Amino acid sequence: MKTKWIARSLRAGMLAGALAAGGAWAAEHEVRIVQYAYTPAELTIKAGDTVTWINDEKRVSHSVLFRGSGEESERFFPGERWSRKFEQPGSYEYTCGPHPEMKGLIVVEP
Ligand SMILES: [Cu+2]
Repeated sequence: MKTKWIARSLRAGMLAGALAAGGAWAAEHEVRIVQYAYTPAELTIKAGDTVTWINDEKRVSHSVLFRGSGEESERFFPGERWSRKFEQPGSYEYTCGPHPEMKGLIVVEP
């Protein structure tokens, strides 16, 4: 009967995983912006997670501009932040509106 119990526990675990993907246990991630660079430049997350970009510069404002969709955040100034939740799996390449040399990538796993 022990194997049956394990099988049931595994199924319960999978259910918990599904709930996490649905947002119940979604994680939060941070990308810091310092010296015209996103750190980390590449970040892998799970669907339903939220990423917050934090401007740690002294003077410069930045944005987050997704290459695929053209969606762009507001410009955010030193000390400010901007968050986005990622529901759809995929690769999200982004840059900074005013500074196209800045590059970042968010990989969203199912
Ligand atoms: Cu910028």
